[in-house]
Amino acid sequence: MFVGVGASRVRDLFEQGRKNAPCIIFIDELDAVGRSRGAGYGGGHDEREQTLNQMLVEMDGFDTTEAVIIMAATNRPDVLDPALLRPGRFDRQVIIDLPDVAGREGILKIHARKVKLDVAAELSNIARGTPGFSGADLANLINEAALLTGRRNKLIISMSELEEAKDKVMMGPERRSMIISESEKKNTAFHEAGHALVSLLTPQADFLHKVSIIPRGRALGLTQSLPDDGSHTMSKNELEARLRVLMAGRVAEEIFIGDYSNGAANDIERATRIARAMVCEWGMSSLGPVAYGQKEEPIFIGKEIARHKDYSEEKARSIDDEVDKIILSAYADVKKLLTREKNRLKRLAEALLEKEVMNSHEIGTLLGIKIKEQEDLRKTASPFKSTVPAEESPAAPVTEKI
Ligand code: NHX
Ligand code: ZN
Repeated sequence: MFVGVGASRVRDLFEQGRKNAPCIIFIDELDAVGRSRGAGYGGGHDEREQTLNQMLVEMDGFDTTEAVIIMAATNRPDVLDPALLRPGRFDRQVIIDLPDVAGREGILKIHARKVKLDVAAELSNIARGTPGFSGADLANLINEAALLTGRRNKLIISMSELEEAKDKVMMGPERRSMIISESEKKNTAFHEAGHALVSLLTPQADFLHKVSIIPRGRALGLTQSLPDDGSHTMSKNELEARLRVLMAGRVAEEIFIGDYSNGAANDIERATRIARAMVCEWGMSSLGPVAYGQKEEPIFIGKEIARHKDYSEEKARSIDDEVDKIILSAYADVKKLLTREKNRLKRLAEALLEKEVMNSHEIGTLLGIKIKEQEDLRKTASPFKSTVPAEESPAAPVTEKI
């Protein structure tokens, strides 16, 4: 990146490249110099413009016999000056998406080479629990784990530090000194117990990982899942299962506290976004496989995705009705399930109040739910027919739709 450097540095760089051929010249954060010329930002920026011009000239100066390859990286290909992208310059674009689970494991392994890792540490498990993480987030995770290991006067990073580092990068630092009233703590325990229990009782839901009622970042409590590692798409049943798990926090508060908090805002927002996409993008409602609200310019990453309303007022009303139906039916199903499973819910919330953090195996043992079986069943079970025996009659499997 050319911070505070000018055209002469560009000339130098390319000269070095020619001298050292064959070689690769790599320019990071290309948009810092490569933004469209004359495109606002307080009028002309002479130094930057000269740097860009010099780069264009140098790239034209190469011929095919010179073994110099020029590569650059940017998160904003949409703001680059078009001249940079013409043939003979940066004329090939490789779009690098966020890494998938295999990519994340590979990236973790690369950063872990620089540190001492316990032989029992499962980077694959950390990779599975970090969907949406970028390469930089994963580098940060390993770094945080190393710092934490030092702070604990240990020499080797173990799974416990990796797990803690993951939570920190994902949600922010733990806030153990935050003052929380008994009633708020209780509300949090029931909220998280609701997510966790519905997750365990819904075969198509993501596999439960752990639950915590230690405040962290902006959240008072947190339920984490491990999404299926092999799939890139989600079925309607899986989405509906996810909606149920999202609704479960609020429902548990309602059943046990008799009142509810505004803390479920994030759950409600995520559920609503999923339901709206099911109707408007994925053709998963009675409105059929029709896209409502076409996206504009989906090609450019980094640009706000705008939508234009390409449907009538009547259709807008139907869309809203369908979204409501999806959310309210998930909500009603969860209310039925958690009312039936009141005892388990109460036991889990009480255990959480005592232990603060529990993983899926501890929860399974406490509630008499076989975790391994749940994971295997995920692939074969019919949607929502919980295979976990109801507590009232432990011998009989539950077969009714909840
Ligand atoms: C506040 N925080 O902001 C307090 C401190 C319902 C027990 N006044 O759903 O902590 O109320 O299952 C990402 C993730 C905002 C972004 C969580 C933005 C939470 C979290 C608000 C639990 N767990 N809510 C949850 C919670 C809150 C919030 C978030 C976010 C609560 C709930 C936050
Ligand atoms: Zn929640």
